Amino acid sequence: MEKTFLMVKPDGVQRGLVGEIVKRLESKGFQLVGAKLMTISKEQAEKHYSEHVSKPFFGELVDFITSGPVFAMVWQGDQVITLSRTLMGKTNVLDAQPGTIRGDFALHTGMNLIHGSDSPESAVIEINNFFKPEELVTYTRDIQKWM
Ligand code: DAT
Ligand code: MG
Repeated sequence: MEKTFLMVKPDGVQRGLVGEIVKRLESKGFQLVGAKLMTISKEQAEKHYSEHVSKPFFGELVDFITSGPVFAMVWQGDQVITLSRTLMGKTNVLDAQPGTIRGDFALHTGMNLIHGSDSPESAVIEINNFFKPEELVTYTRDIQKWM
C-alpha cells in the first residue's frame, strides 16, 4: 500500500489545527501508521527542503519549519500521495481552493500549515528522514474493504 509523509507545520501546531487536519485525513479513509510531535533540527530541515536550496525563500523556510514543534505523520492508502496533496490544497495561497486545508485555514504561502510528499521517491526519502522503521506500525482495519 502506498505511503506518504505528511506534517503539520509549526503554525498548525500553534493554532491548534492538528486535530482538524488529522480528522480530514482520517475521514478521507487514509490509515495512520506513524505519528510524533517533534522539533526539527536545522540539518534535518535543510535535508527535507534540499530541492529548494537555491530559492530566495530557503532561509526563511528552514527558520520557519524549525521555529516550533511539528506533528510528523506517515499515512497509507491507495493513491495517498496524490490524494493527500489534493486535500492540502495548492502551494500558492491565492490558488488554494476552499474545502482544502490550505484554502480553509492559510493566509500566507510561507505559513501554509501542512507539508506532503509530492512523489513516491520523495515520500521514501522524507519518511526515512523523520521516522525509524520501528516507529511505523502495521495493523489491519476491518473497515478497509469499504474504502
Ligand atoms: P509544497 O509545500 O506545496 O510542496 P513547495 O515544495 O513548492 O510546496 O515549497 C515548499 C514550501 O516553501 C511551501 O510549502 C511554502 C514555501 N514556499 C514555496 N514557494 C514560496 C514562495 N514563492 N514564497 C515563499 N515561500 C514559498
Ligand atoms: Mg514540496
